[in-house]
Amino acid sequence: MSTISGSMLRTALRIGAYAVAATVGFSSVASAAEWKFAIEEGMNDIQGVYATHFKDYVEEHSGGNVSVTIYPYGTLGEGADTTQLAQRGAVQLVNISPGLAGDLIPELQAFLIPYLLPEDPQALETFYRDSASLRNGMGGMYREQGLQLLDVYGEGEVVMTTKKPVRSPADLSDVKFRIMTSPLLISTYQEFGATPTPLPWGEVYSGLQLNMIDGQENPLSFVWSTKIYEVIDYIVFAGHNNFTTSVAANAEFFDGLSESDRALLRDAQAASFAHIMKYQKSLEEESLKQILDTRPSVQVIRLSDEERAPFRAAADAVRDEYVSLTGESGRKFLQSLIADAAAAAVN
Ligand code: 6CS
Repeated sequence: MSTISGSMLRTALRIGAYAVAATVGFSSVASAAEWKFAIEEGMNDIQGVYATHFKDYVEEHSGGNVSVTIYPYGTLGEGADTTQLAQRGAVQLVNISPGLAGDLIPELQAFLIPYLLPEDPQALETFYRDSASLRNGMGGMYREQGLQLLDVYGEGEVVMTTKKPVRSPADLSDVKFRIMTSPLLISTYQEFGATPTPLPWGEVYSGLQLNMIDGQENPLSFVWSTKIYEVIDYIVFAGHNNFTTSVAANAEFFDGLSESDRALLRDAQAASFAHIMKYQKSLEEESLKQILDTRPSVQVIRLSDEERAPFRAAADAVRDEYVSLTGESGRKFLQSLIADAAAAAVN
């Protein structure tokens, strides 16, 4: 067995350290890192596609100094769990959706108010990309929770999937409707006439299968990828919302990044936003086709403007409830979002 003296070992280590420093530069030695990114969905879902693009961009442009590990839904628990992990710094990056984070950041629930966001897809993209109240105004809410807001994007129109036809709030009167866990969704579905039932995502498929719930809402691509279409009979388009999600970083991690790593993160985020918008262009159509090809008995109901009217009217009460839940800060945030949504619709 060969032996190595203390001085030989020290020399070898010094040479090794010089070699590393020469290759990557001293400043990037300090930032060589693994960024852990927890998402609320599977790798082939919209959050997974965004996170994969982000990972590829970071790894390609960091010259091997940063690797990104993605933790899809289930590997670290439900959405509420991954948000906590990001707050504690156990993961550096995380998706946080308003539908799951209402207890943590109540103002975020503005995105759950029906018929608030622009309905035209181009206007909606402009809104997500350019809204100052969203991009800047929301930052403080995240900071209070130890998080740095990075990005916000949509995942498509939210459709109701049910076991019976729904054309009016009266049709929802005997429907136990699964909602995500943010409190404002209780008001929304109460105002829509249903019996709202908050459940974590993991219980939705079996809940529908066992008739413990009779309906749920989600974007079509998610209804397809998670096979929810197997356990419902109707897909109802009421046009009441688009699924919003955000990407956040642990605030301490973000503050501790070198300037170049922060720029890398921002560039990766902008590239991933553009990618996910493009990726979704025909996704809803494709998802619906896949659902109907696979299970032709599923019925599609598109509510007319007249049929949507009572659902639109219900939104007023939800806005009032939002303001009473969030107070003055929520009222101001809501006003600024409405103004930005109107501006996006004009441009
Ligand atoms: O309904 C839910 O709980 C899930 N829906 C989507 C589209 N993403 C994550 C979330 O947990």
